[in-house]
Amino acid sequence: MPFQSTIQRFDSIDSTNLEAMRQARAGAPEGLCIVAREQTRGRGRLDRSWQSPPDAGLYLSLLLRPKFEVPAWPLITLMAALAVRDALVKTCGVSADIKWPNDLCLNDKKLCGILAETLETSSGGAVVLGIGINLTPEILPLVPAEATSIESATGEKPDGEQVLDGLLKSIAGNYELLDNAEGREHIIREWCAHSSYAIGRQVRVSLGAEGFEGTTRGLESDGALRVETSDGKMRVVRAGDVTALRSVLS
Ligand code: BT5
Repeated sequence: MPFQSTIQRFDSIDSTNLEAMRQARAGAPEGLCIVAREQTRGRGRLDRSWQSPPDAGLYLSLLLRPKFEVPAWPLITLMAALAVRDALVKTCGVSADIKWPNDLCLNDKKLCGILAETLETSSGGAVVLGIGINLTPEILPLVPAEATSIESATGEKPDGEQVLDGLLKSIAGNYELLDNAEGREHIIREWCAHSSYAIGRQVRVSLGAEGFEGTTRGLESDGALRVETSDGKMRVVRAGDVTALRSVLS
Protein backbone atom coordinates (compact mmCIF):
# COMPACT_ATOMS: atom_id res chain seq x y z
CA MET A 1 0.00 0.00 0.00
CA PRO A 2 1.45 3.46 -0.82
CA PHE A 3 2.64 5.49 2.14
CA GLN A 4 -0.06 7.75 3.57
CA SER A 5 0.34 10.36 6.29
CA THR A 6 -2.19 11.66 8.82
CA ILE A 7 -1.38 15.11 10.19
CA GLN A 8 -1.99 16.09 13.82
CA ARG A 9 -1.38 19.76 14.58
CA PHE A 10 -0.34 21.51 17.78
CA ASP A 11 0.04 25.23 18.48
CA SER A 12 2.81 24.55 20.98
CA ILE A 13 4.47 21.33 22.10
CA ASP A 14 7.67 20.28 23.86
CA SER A 15 9.00 18.44 20.81
CA THR A 16 7.23 16.89 17.85
CA ASN A 17 9.65 13.95 18.09
CA LEU A 18 8.73 13.37 21.74
CA GLU A 19 5.02 13.53 20.92
CA ALA A 20 5.40 11.10 18.01
CA MET A 21 7.33 8.73 20.32
CA ARG A 22 4.63 8.95 22.99
CA GLN A 23 1.97 8.12 20.41
CA ALA A 24 4.12 5.36 18.87
CA ARG A 25 4.37 3.70 22.28
CA ALA A 26 0.58 3.98 22.61
CA GLY A 27 0.22 2.07 19.30
CA ALA A 28 -0.10 4.83 16.67
CA PRO A 29 0.25 3.54 13.10
CA GLU A 30 2.88 4.38 10.51
CA GLY A 31 2.22 7.70 8.79
CA LEU A 32 1.26 9.73 11.88
CA CYS A 33 2.69 13.20 11.30
CA ILE A 34 2.97 15.64 14.21
CA VAL A 35 3.28 19.29 13.19
CA ALA A 36 3.70 22.15 15.67
CA ARG A 37 3.80 25.92 15.24
CA GLU A 38 6.29 26.12 18.12
CA GLN A 39 8.46 23.73 20.11
CA THR A 40 9.53 24.53 23.65
CA ARG A 41 12.10 21.70 23.79
CA GLY A 42 13.04 21.12 20.15
CA ARG A 43 15.71 18.45 20.04
CA GLY A 44 18.86 18.01 17.99
CA ARG A 45 21.25 15.06 18.15
CA LEU A 46 23.13 14.25 21.37
CA ASP A 47 20.76 16.28 23.55
CA ARG A 48 21.41 19.46 21.63
CA SER A 49 18.51 21.83 21.18
CA TRP A 50 16.69 22.94 18.04
CA GLN A 51 15.49 26.55 18.18
CA SER A 52 11.80 26.52 17.26
CA PRO A 53 10.12 29.92 17.80
CA PRO A 54 6.44 30.29 16.82
CA ASP A 55 5.68 30.18 13.08
CA ALA A 56 9.31 30.77 12.08
CA GLY A 57 9.96 27.21 10.98
CA LEU A 58 8.34 24.01 9.92
CA TYR A 59 8.62 21.52 12.78
CA LEU A 60 7.36 18.04 12.08
CA SER A 61 7.84 14.40 12.99
CA LEU A 62 6.71 11.42 11.01
CA LEU A 63 6.20 7.98 12.55
CA LEU A 64 7.60 5.15 10.44
CA ARG A 65 7.39 1.43 11.08
CA PRO A 66 9.84 0.17 8.43
CA LYS A 67 9.43 -3.37 7.11
CA PHE A 68 13.00 -3.50 5.75
CA GLU A 69 16.04 -4.72 7.69
CA VAL A 70 17.31 -2.63 10.62
CA PRO A 71 20.86 -2.22 9.14
CA ALA A 72 19.29 -0.16 6.34
CA TRP A 73 17.43 2.17 8.72
CA PRO A 74 20.20 4.81 8.70
CA LEU A 75 19.27 5.39 5.04
CA ILE A 76 16.02 6.94 6.30
CA THR A 77 17.93 10.11 7.22
CA LEU A 78 19.48 10.26 3.74
CA MET A 79 16.18 9.72 1.94
CA ALA A 80 14.61 12.41 4.13
CA ALA A 81 17.37 14.88 3.25
CA LEU A 82 16.73 14.20 -0.44
CA ALA A 83 12.99 14.66 0.10
CA VAL A 84 13.50 18.00 1.86
CA ARG A 85 15.81 19.13 -0.93
CA ASP A 86 13.29 18.11 -3.59
CA ALA A 87 10.38 19.80 -1.79
CA LEU A 88 12.33 23.05 -1.36
CA VAL A 89 13.26 23.11 -5.06
CA LYS A 90 9.63 22.56 -6.05
CA THR A 91 7.90 24.84 -3.54
CA CYS A 92 10.43 27.65 -2.96
CA GLY A 93 12.90 27.44 -5.86
CA VAL A 94 15.72 26.87 -3.36
CA SER A 95 18.45 24.35 -4.17
CA ALA A 96 20.09 23.25 -0.91
CA ASP A 97 23.30 21.31 -0.39
CA ILE A 98 23.07 18.12 1.69
CA LYS A 99 25.62 17.74 4.46
CA TRP A 100 26.32 14.33 5.97
CA PRO A 101 24.44 13.04 7.82
CA ASN A 102 21.48 15.21 8.66
CA ASP A 103 21.70 18.83 7.51
CA LEU A 104 20.65 20.88 4.53
CA CYS A 105 22.64 24.03 3.94
CA LEU A 106 22.58 27.12 1.78
CA ASN A 107 25.94 28.82 1.32
CA ASP A 108 27.31 26.55 4.05
CA LYS A 109 24.68 27.78 6.55
CA LYS A 110 22.22 25.39 8.13
CA LEU A 111 18.67 25.61 6.78
CA CYS A 112 17.29 22.29 7.97
CA GLY A 113 18.15 19.61 10.52
CA ILE A 114 16.90 16.04 10.57
CA LEU A 115 16.69 13.82 13.65
CA ALA A 116 15.72 10.17 13.13
CA GLU A 117 15.22 8.36 16.44
CA THR A 118 14.51 4.64 16.82
CA LEU A 119 12.39 3.11 19.54
CA GLU A 120 10.84 -0.21 20.53
CA THR A 121 7.08 -0.35 20.85
CA SER A 122 4.68 -3.21 21.61
CA SER A 123 3.95 -3.44 17.89
CA GLY A 124 7.65 -3.59 16.91
CA GLY A 125 10.52 -1.25 16.17
CA ALA A 126 9.73 2.24 14.94
CA VAL A 127 11.51 5.33 13.67
CA VAL A 128 10.47 8.88 14.44
CA LEU A 129 11.71 11.09 11.64
CA GLY A 130 11.94 14.70 12.84
CA ILE A 131 12.52 17.54 10.43
CA GLY A 132 13.04 21.22 11.22
CA ILE A 133 13.20 23.74 8.36
CA ASN A 134 13.88 27.42 9.00
CA LEU A 135 11.25 29.38 7.10
CA THR A 136 11.80 32.95 8.29
CA PRO A 137 14.77 34.91 9.73
CA GLU A 138 13.26 35.13 13.27
CA ILE A 139 15.33 32.06 14.12
CA LEU A 140 18.65 33.61 13.23
CA PRO A 141 19.28 35.73 16.37
CA LEU A 142 18.73 32.56 18.43
CA VAL A 143 21.53 30.61 16.79
CA PRO A 144 25.08 31.70 16.03
CA ALA A 145 26.05 32.71 12.50
CA GLU A 146 25.87 29.19 11.11
CA ALA A 147 22.12 29.24 10.28
CA THR A 148 19.90 30.60 7.55
CA SER A 149 16.23 30.54 6.49
CA ILE A 150 14.33 30.21 3.23
CA GLU A 151 13.15 33.81 3.45
CA SER A 152 16.72 35.01 3.99
CA ALA A 153 17.68 33.28 0.74
CA THR A 154 14.72 34.15 -1.48
CA GLY A 155 13.51 37.44 0.02
CA GLU A 156 10.01 35.95 0.14
CA LYS A 157 8.14 34.46 3.06
CA PRO A 158 7.54 30.81 2.13
CA ASP A 159 4.16 29.14 2.53
CA GLY A 160 4.80 26.53 5.25
CA GLU A 161 1.71 24.52 4.25
CA GLN A 162 2.95 24.17 0.67
CA VAL A 163 6.38 23.11 1.90
CA LEU A 164 4.77 20.55 4.23
CA ASP A 165 2.59 19.16 1.45
CA GLY A 166 5.52 18.93 -0.98
CA LEU A 167 7.69 17.32 1.67
CA LEU A 168 5.18 14.61 2.58
CA LYS A 169 4.76 13.77 -1.11
CA SER A 170 8.52 13.54 -1.65
CA ILE A 171 8.96 11.40 1.47
CA ALA A 172 6.17 9.05 0.32
CA GLY A 173 8.00 8.49 -2.99
CA ASN A 174 11.48 8.09 -1.49
CA TYR A 175 10.47 5.89 1.46
CA GLU A 176 9.15 3.15 -0.82
CA LEU A 177 12.52 3.02 -2.58
CA LEU A 178 14.17 1.81 0.63
CA ASP A 179 12.27 -1.51 0.43
CA ASN A 180 14.71 -3.04 -2.06
CA ALA A 181 18.42 -2.99 -2.90
CA GLU A 182 17.97 -1.19 -6.22
CA GLY A 183 15.98 1.60 -4.61
CA ARG A 184 18.58 1.98 -1.86
CA GLU A 185 21.36 2.27 -4.43
CA HIS A 186 19.31 4.93 -6.18
CA ILE A 187 18.97 6.90 -2.92
CA ILE A 188 22.75 6.70 -2.33
CA ARG A 189 23.48 7.83 -5.91
CA GLU A 190 21.03 10.74 -5.69
CA TRP A 191 22.39 11.74 -2.30
CA CYS A 192 25.94 11.80 -3.67
CA ALA A 193 24.77 13.83 -6.68
CA HIS A 194 23.28 16.50 -4.41
CA SER A 195 25.87 16.74 -1.67
CA SER A 196 29.09 18.70 -1.95
CA TYR A 197 30.27 16.57 1.00
CA ALA A 198 30.03 13.22 -0.81
CA ILE A 199 33.31 12.95 -2.69
CA GLY A 200 36.63 14.80 -2.53
CA ARG A 201 35.70 17.26 0.25
CA GLN A 202 38.28 17.93 2.92
CA VAL A 203 36.58 17.58 6.26
CA ARG A 204 37.13 17.28 9.96
CA VAL A 205 35.17 14.49 11.65
CA SER A 206 34.42 15.02 15.35
CA LEU A 207 33.34 12.14 17.56
CA GLY A 208 32.94 13.66 21.01
CA ALA A 209 36.37 14.80 22.17
CA GLU A 210 38.09 12.81 19.41
CA GLY A 211 38.45 13.79 15.80
CA PHE A 212 40.41 13.40 12.60
CA GLU A 213 40.74 15.01 9.19
CA GLY A 214 40.53 13.53 5.73
CA THR A 215 38.94 13.58 2.29
CA THR A 216 35.44 12.21 1.69
CA ARG A 217 35.21 9.17 -0.62
CA GLY A 218 31.48 8.51 -0.98
CA LEU A 219 29.04 6.44 1.05
CA GLU A 220 28.82 2.81 2.15
CA SER A 221 25.64 0.93 1.23
CA ASP A 222 24.16 1.73 4.66
CA GLY A 223 24.84 5.45 4.27
CA ALA A 224 28.03 5.63 6.36
CA LEU A 225 30.57 8.19 5.11
CA ARG A 226 33.97 7.01 3.82
CA VAL A 227 36.81 9.36 4.73
CA GLU A 228 40.41 8.81 3.59
CA THR A 229 43.05 10.11 5.97
CA SER A 230 46.39 11.55 4.82
CA ASP A 231 48.15 8.21 5.48
CA GLY A 232 45.84 6.57 2.92
CA LYS A 233 43.65 4.73 5.45
CA MET A 234 39.90 4.58 4.79
CA ARG A 235 37.76 5.35 7.85
CA VAL A 236 34.04 4.60 7.82
CA VAL A 237 32.04 7.15 9.81
CA ARG A 238 28.65 6.12 11.21
CA ALA A 239 28.21 8.84 13.84
CA GLY A 240 29.66 12.25 14.54
CA ASP A 241 29.81 15.74 13.15
CA VAL A 242 31.46 16.60 9.88
CA THR A 243 32.81 20.09 9.18
CA ALA A 244 34.23 21.26 5.89
CA LEU A 245 37.81 22.49 6.16
CA ARG A 246 37.20 24.84 3.26
CA SER A 247 34.06 26.35 1.80
CA VAL A 248 33.17 25.25 -1.73
CA LEU A 249 32.55 28.94 -2.36
CA SER A 250 36.12 30.03 -1.71
C1 BT5 B 1 19.83 18.50 14.13
O1 BT5 B 1 20.64 18.20 15.19
O2 BT5 B 1 20.14 19.21 13.22
C2 BT5 B 1 18.44 17.88 14.18
C3 BT5 B 1 17.37 18.90 14.34
C4 BT5 B 1 15.99 18.28 14.22
C5 BT5 B 1 14.94 19.27 14.56
C6 BT5 B 1 13.55 18.72 14.32
S1 BT5 B 1 12.33 19.94 14.51
C7 BT5 B 1 11.08 18.75 14.49
C8 BT5 B 1 11.60 17.55 15.27
N1 BT5 B 1 11.30 17.67 16.68
C9 BT5 B 1 12.40 17.80 17.42
O3 BT5 B 1 12.42 17.95 18.67
N2 BT5 B 1 13.49 17.78 16.64
C10 BT5 B 1 13.13 17.56 15.23
P1 BT5 B 1 22.18 18.56 15.28
O4 BT5 B 1 22.88 18.10 14.04
O5 BT5 B 1 22.62 18.00 16.57
O6 BT5 B 1 22.22 20.13 15.28
C11 BT5 B 1 21.84 20.87 16.40
C12 BT5 B 1 22.63 22.17 16.37
O7 BT5 B 1 22.12 23.01 15.32
C13 BT5 B 1 22.49 23.00 17.63
O8 BT5 B 1 23.44 22.62 18.59
C14 BT5 B 1 22.72 24.44 17.13
O9 BT5 B 1 24.10 24.73 16.99
C15 BT5 B 1 22.14 24.39 15.73
N3 BT5 B 1 20.74 24.88 15.68
C16 BT5 B 1 19.80 24.88 16.67
N4 BT5 B 1 18.65 25.35 16.23
C17 BT5 B 1 18.83 25.68 14.92
C18 BT5 B 1 18.01 26.22 13.91
N5 BT5 B 1 16.71 26.50 14.11
N6 BT5 B 1 18.58 26.43 12.69
C19 BT5 B 1 19.86 26.13 12.44
N7 BT5 B 1 20.68 25.62 13.35
C20 BT5 B 1 20.19 25.39 14.59
